[in-house]
Amino acid sequence: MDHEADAYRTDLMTITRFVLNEQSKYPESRGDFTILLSNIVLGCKFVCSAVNKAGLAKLIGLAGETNIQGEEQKKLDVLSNDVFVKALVSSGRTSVLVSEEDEEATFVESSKRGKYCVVFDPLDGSSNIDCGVSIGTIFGIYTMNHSDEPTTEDVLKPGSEMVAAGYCMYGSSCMLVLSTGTGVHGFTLDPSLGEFILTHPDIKIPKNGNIYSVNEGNAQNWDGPTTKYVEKCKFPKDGSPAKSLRYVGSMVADVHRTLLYGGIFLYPADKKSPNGKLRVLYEVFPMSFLMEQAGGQAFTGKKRALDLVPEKIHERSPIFLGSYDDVEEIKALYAMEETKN
Ligand code: FDP
Repeated sequence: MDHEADAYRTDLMTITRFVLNEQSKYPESRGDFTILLSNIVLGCKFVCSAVNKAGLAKLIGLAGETNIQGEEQKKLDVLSNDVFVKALVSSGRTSVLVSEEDEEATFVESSKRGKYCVVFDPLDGSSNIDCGVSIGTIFGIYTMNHSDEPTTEDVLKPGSEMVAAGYCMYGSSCMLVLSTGTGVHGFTLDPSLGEFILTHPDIKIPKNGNIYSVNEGNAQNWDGPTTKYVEKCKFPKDGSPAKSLRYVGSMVADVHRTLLYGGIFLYPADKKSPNGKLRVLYEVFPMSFLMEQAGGQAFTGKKRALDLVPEKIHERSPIFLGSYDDVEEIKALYAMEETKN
């Protein structure tokens, strides 16, 4: 990359310009998606700024404690949720919202309704907040069914029906990765401009990778195929080099690395959690959507992840996602197990 030329580029492709360009390919489009997305972007900018200040905020009072004015300070994940819900409702383009933070779905009042439904985790990887490790926001977007009143049926649909998905990572830089079903594109926040600029057009995941990413602390409870797969990563018998293990424990960071470097991310089922840990609607589906759009695969141990049909809004599923060939290997191990039984 020509960094010098890049520093002086004047023709900046902001995320809004990018989506407007995409939209112009559809003459019937009325700009609703662009408006929705700019509200999601606003939420991401707010959370990015709040995450950056999180360490400093401790000087004036810990989250959950009272501040100088005697008001209770909101925890970062609760604050992020409030910001996203308000931004999405005020966009006037949503009808149903499902957030990791809220037990029930939010149905937008009729005067503010629009055709989209958004499922999201406002601050994923929250156990990493206090040590400054990368965390993120994950979102998926559906369109409403053609019924008058919004219901949870509007979002209890296979991930393959999402019209867009993405995440924003609050790390050494703030990056928003988005797919509207035509490839995956990465935008980096330029703090001086306050704009997300296209820095990673058309991301393609390498066909195979040399990194596996899993919480090995759960190994004693894994099933046969997962155990065999991880064993193979560490002690390959075909002469190939052993894979490296990288696990942040923050889904956005682990999936982001997998997307850019290749390899596989696993959160399998285990004896203690037969459905795994990660949530279908706002973790498994958006990340699987992005993986497939980037040329990778996402598998649940039984089927293509995007073919799942969730019955509950906070349902969980095991997930294996990443480079095409690496996921193909774990699929083969599960297929072998099934023929044995
Ligand atoms: P966290 O518990 O910190 O919020 O689903 C949430 C999540 O993080 C993911 O971001 C992450 O991939 C996973 O859980 C980590 O789980 P383990 O601690 O069990 O490895």
